Amino acid sequence: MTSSHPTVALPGEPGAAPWWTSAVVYQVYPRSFADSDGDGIGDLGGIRGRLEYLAELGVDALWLSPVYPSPQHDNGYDISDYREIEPVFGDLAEFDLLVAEAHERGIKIVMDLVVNHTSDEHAWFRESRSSRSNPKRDWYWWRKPQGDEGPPNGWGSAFSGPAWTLDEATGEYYLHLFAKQQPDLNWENPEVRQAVYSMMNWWLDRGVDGFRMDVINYIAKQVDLIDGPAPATGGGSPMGPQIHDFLQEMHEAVFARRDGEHLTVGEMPGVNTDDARLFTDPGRAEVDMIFQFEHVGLDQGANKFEVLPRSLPALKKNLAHWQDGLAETGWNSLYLNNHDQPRLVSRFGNDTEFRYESATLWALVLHLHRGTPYVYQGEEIGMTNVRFDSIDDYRDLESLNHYREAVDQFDLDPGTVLAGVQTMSRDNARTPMQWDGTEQAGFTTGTPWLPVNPNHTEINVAADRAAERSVFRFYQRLIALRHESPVVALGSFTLLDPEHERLYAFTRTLGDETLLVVANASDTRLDVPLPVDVTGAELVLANYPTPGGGSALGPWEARLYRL
Ligand code: TEU
Repeated sequence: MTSSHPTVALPGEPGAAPWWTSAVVYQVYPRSFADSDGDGIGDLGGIRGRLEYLAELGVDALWLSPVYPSPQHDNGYDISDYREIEPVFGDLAEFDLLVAEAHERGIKIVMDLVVNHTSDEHAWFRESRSSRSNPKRDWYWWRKPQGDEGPPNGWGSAFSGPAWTLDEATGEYYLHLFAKQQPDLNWENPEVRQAVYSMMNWWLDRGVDGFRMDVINYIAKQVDLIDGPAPATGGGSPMGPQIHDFLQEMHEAVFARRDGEHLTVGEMPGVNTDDARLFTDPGRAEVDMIFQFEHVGLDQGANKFEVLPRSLPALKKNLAHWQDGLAETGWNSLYLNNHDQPRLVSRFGNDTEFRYESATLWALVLHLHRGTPYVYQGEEIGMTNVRFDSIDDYRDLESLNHYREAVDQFDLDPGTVLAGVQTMSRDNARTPMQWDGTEQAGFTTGTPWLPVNPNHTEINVAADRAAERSVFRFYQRLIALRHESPVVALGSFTLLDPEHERLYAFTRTLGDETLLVVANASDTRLDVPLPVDVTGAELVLANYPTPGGGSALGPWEARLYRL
């Protein structure tokens, strides 16, 4: 698969690519990052205390998962006040200090914008639900029962069960694509849109450098389906075509009058490359990049907890499809895990015998694709999934709702359902950051809200920083490489040997410079001729201490050559 060679101005030249094309963004899940007051929950003070670490890693921006006031049903993705800080995390003064101290180190702060829905405890929803005639009734999706009873249509919630809940007081249903505590805002209402834009400007005026926009493509519903005569089928995307109008209106109201330096990344489940070209075409002024979900859906069956065998060719070809799809217009984000996905090294690598090798192989492969890489907290030290032996030890709403529905409603085997939760639960990514080998991994002096992974005694920041050969040191080199070499940020992408079951190989080319990645994504030695002759090539980076000169690659061995 090949891409054309984009002609681009290099950083610093007139018309140079935006800063985020050569940047690396680090995702902080504040609840689990660092606790500064001993209550067992991470907070803004904890993040401030680790800014030196993040500067040493070399990241350019931090994306903070939500820190606004929230009842925490969905760990902050159910917001009850958009212009405050959840007291558990700190206050606005603490937030301003974090922004200032991050900026002093050249690190930008990107907030999580969750405006597809609010908390059911938000003042807007409390007013809206108070009566059918309340002026804010139309700020949410209210519908009469289908016939004399039952939800208006057959839409299901992403967190199990129906996407509609009956409000007894007014005898109408309200829509929630996620938990019933997360009612969907009605973006067809211009008052809603203006209230969101005003809030966004309030945060940007406070020094925030951009937004990660939570399920932002869902803000535009297929209204006809909601009001359709027959129950709509479950599944599929609720996204309506007016999404582009909404995003362009948002850009005009919030970003157009500013310096163009803000980052916007839209989380967009269910979109394809055709959609993404429209969303990320700079000429359309919608968003800079998106989080798409195709590659993290390849191992999922009927639902995310039904785990399918993984295929390297399928993954390679999908990521290449996105490289080709946005080669001429638009921009990719690059991620293999986040707060919603299992840990990268456990899902795609070998987190026992070859944890260092497979974590660094995937880091090299991902960071050498064309796009903006996102490093999820703990990924940079090879943190792994956790395995709780009882469903009672899990906290994730999505996992718990799934377990209850599968076991109680569909009568599935509890052991089988638990196994799916152990493999795919979002809690795998939410165990506390492992700073050192002490009792609570240096995360808290109290009792952590979610148990620390027992392997923190071996896998932790202190150990990795003390070692010359560690996952952390490898990520440092990758991030530095992206800053130093325009070909890493801007070069064209060509996948090699797409069908090979174990070899991952591709090139990046910019002008007369070509990089080659060759990697053996398997537990056994791979001795095949490399797709490109590397005789005389410069070995730029490798995850084996003394890579062989020949073509044989050890288990999970990855190499980067400059040809
Ligand atoms: O997730 C959006 C989403 O599609 C989720 O269903 C996600 O893909 C799923 O949890 C993966 O298993 C966003 C946030 O990232 C997530 O943390 C929130 O729970 C969700 O929206 C609702 O705000």
